[in-house]
Amino acid sequence: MDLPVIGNAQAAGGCASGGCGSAPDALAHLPDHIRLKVQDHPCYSEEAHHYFARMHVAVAPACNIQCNYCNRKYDCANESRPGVVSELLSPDHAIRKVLAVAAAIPQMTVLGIAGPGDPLANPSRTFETFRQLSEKAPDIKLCLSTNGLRLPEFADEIAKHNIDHVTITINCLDPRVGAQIYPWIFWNKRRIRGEEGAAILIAQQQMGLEMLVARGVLVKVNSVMIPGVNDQHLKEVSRVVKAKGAFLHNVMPLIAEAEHGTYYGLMGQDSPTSAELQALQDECAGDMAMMRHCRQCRADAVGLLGEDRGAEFTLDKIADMDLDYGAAMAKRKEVREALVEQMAAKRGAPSTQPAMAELAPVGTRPVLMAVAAKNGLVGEHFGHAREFLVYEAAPEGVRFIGHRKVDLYCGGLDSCGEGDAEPESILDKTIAALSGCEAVLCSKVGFEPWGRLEAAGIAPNGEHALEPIEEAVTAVYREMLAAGKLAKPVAARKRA
Ligand code: CLF
Ligand code: SF4
Repeated sequence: MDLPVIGNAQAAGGCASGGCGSAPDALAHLPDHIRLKVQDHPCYSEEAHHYFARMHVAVAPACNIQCNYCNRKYDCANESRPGVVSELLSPDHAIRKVLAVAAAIPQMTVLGIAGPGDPLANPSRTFETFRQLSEKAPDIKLCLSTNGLRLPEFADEIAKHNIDHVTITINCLDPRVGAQIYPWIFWNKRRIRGEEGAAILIAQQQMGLEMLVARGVLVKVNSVMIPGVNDQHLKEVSRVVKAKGAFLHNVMPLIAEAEHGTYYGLMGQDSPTSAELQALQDECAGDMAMMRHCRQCRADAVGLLGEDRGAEFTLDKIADMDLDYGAAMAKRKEVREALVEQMAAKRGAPSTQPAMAELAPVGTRPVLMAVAAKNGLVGEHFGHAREFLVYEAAPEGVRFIGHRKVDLYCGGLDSCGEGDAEPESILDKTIAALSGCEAVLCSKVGFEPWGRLEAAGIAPNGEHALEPIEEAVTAVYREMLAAGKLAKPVAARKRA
């Protein structure tokens, strides 16, 4: 059977517990029935996102609140990045599209509704889509992302449709903070502004969270980090939602560009730097699971997180596809089971690298490294990377920190940078995006970027091509240790 080639799942599970002998099972502490729900959900399990794909259908155009980081021309920024507009689908079209994608991408395990507005502000379109799908493709997990305003009203309906993954965007618990984020909500047929509106939204979100947890739904909380508005407050949000039973907290950076025409974009509100985001995620973490692999994907995204195959499945294209979902379902089951086995085998595989604790004395400083990854390996050419995964290596182990999006430096030419539009400015931006990283691991790096990276204090490294990521990061950390580079104080991180 053809399976997607997947590399080392350690990259996902992290290995912060001291040794790197084999990747720990990040889900091992969960009861079996929960583990089964999340082991192939690419957002709820960091490990799974290297193996399993999700798709969104844009069936929900309306919204019932206004967020200062949203422009209604674009997708809901609570769950997706602004800047792209989705092809709006009817429930019937959505079902056709899901079946087509499910047949073509057997590792697509999750269907989410995440906009372009709020799914629960469009309840008939949303639940009709879920209803039809649970009949026609019962092997697909159902997922929903909402601002929470109408959640209590629909908690039973959600449970009835077996939608067992729900994301609520909770940016605050204090209406004074909320009034700086939400200028108004639409509630009981009228527009309510300021703190009064924010207080209603917050109360509804909290009640909705409690009701879903009571019904056995796995709740992920998304929070948008807005420097100077809710960044300090989010630690309290994390503590409270965890106490109420949220499964995962995803702190996402505000995206505020003037060209998006949002209130924050136009007023020049700062977005957080990568270092600020990481620091807040670490502070929120405690013993709560934090999501760090979110790609702020669009409301019609298709594929593995970080990739977008939506253009292969437009309405025109799927109209011509022959669908036999019965046959596809059998194939999907086979692929899913094989991937779960592949994940388990990777977890159990002994590492070729010695345990980190044996390499570096405690107190040795940590190092951030960027990786041009493909299929869980150091598998991408520097110039072909659209994102870099960032790992922290320390005596305690190697852990995944997040990702940095970049523009494509090399437009498909053999020699990176030559013949591309403004490669210099792209390279400048990439180097800025990699701020704080001391090495960049790729399958290959061109001559021009090599020199520029070195000059910026980021050591290019093409010597671990096609190795599992975590082992390669461990090896480079060991080389730095042997070269005496880890004794100096931590360099001040530049603003990304
Ligand atoms: Fe979609 Fe969201 Fe479900 Fe995932 S996305 S509705 S939970 S299936 Fe995932 Fe995309 Fe981040 Fe959302 S990476 S934006 S967290
Ligand atoms: Fe925009 Fe989503 Fe906020 Fe509605 S909930 S205003 S669609 S970001």
